[in-house]
Amino acid sequence: MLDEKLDDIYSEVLRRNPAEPEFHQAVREVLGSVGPVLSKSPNYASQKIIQRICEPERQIIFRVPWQDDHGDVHINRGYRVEFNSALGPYKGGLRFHPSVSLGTVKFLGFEQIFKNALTGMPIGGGKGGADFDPKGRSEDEIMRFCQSFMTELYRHLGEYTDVPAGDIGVGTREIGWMFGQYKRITNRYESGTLTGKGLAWGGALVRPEATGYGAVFFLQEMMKVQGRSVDGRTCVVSGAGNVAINAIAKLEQLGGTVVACSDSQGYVYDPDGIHLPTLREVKEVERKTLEAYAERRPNSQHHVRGNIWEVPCEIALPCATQNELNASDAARLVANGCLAVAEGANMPTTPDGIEILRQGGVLFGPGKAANAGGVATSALEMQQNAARDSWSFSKTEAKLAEIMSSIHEQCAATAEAYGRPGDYVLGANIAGFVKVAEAMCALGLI
Ligand code: NDP
Ligand code: 2IT
Repeated sequence: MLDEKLDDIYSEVLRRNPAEPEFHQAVREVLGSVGPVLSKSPNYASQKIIQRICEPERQIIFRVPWQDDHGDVHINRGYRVEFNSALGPYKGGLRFHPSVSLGTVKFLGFEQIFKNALTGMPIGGGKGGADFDPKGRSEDEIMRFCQSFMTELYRHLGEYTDVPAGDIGVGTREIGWMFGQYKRITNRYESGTLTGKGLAWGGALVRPEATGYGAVFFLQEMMKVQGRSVDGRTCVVSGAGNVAINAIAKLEQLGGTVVACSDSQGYVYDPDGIHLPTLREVKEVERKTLEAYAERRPNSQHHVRGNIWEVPCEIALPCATQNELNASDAARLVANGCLAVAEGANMPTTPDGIEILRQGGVLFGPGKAANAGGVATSALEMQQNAARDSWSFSKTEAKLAEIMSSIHEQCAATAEAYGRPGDYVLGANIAGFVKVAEAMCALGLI
């Protein structure tokens, strides 16, 4: 239940942003946490900080025309929601997926504001993307799409203005084609305008690994509080993309056994532990479905359209997409003795799913804290670009670990201070919100 004032604000958000259920869900969750802060800081109410935070500073929607290999013309819709720049230039990824709508981009941009605040780096929140489906498209088609997308987006970007990166459907390859087009149009080698670049052209070590590694570092911190560790634990990681693969790699390094992962077509169960070289070959090089993994690993089974949360585990990392872990999945995890869930994806657990995990005593690291390592390392990439420097893997990984530990500490301390020890959802929402709110108050009514 929201208190009366927050309920009015939420009703107004619903009225002003119709038919955007994911955005509503993200806002509802943050509003559900910040009530106690408002009683402590009355100026937030008089300055209408929450209403301002819920209204993006700028929303850009544009046409993206492109031609396929047969010469047929396609029109997609591109988005960039520049949500909040109180702490720094807008920062957040680009998602290319057929399900992308304005509401999707707004939910992701909204989450990004608080996540970026938690990192302690000088970055505001934004997100973008397009309803383009890269599946089944040739490299040439995807390159033409990226170029057309950037031909409009470039005018809104810049290292002091707005700095995109990857997300679902956008990896180093796509960032390369977009950076190339940006460079060509502007005639400037502005490395700090995009992150997630390749190493040879302004990228930073550890950025590809950062989100997955960071989620596992956050998990480790949560488990440490209970005197537990990852070593020897059975783990399940949903997804088989950038975040999932690198989360699996770190879990395995720490002595965990990841027995299942998934993609949009189903999941694989591999009792011997997911074999990373095979997974990488299938998903990163060949870009095939997990069926190809199962064909190469005789002990594994491929479950077409199966539900990965049925696989018993002590640690679960949802690393695919929003609302992929619902109440009955959560109940299944609890019944199977799951100890901890850390969200590598953005908003993968439904609100009733989170509640069931909480009641079941499962440690729960929400995405805006647990997956912040990706954007934090993007900010480290920006630092290296600004200084025309490049750091070693070990130095950067140590910084990432330090940032994740600091995020954990902020969430834990805030939850404790508000009388809800161990509630990382409350801790993350309040700690992130207060940083942004303080900066917004200081910057005046803008
Ligand atoms: P990728 O595109 O690399 O991988 C996404 C994976 O999730 C793929 O295996 C894909 O299946 C699967 N997937 C995507 N959509 C669906 C769906 N609707 N149903 C089932 N499976 C799906 O993306 P990332 O790994 O970068 O992103 C994964 C999540 O992590 C997203 O929520 C993203 O917002 C979040 N995130 C990403 C960060 C980053 O740095 N990349 C940072 C922080 C959060 P298939 O292989 O079949 O396409
Ligand atoms: O959701 C996210 O934090 C990302 N997709 C990464 C954003 C970034 O700018 O690195």
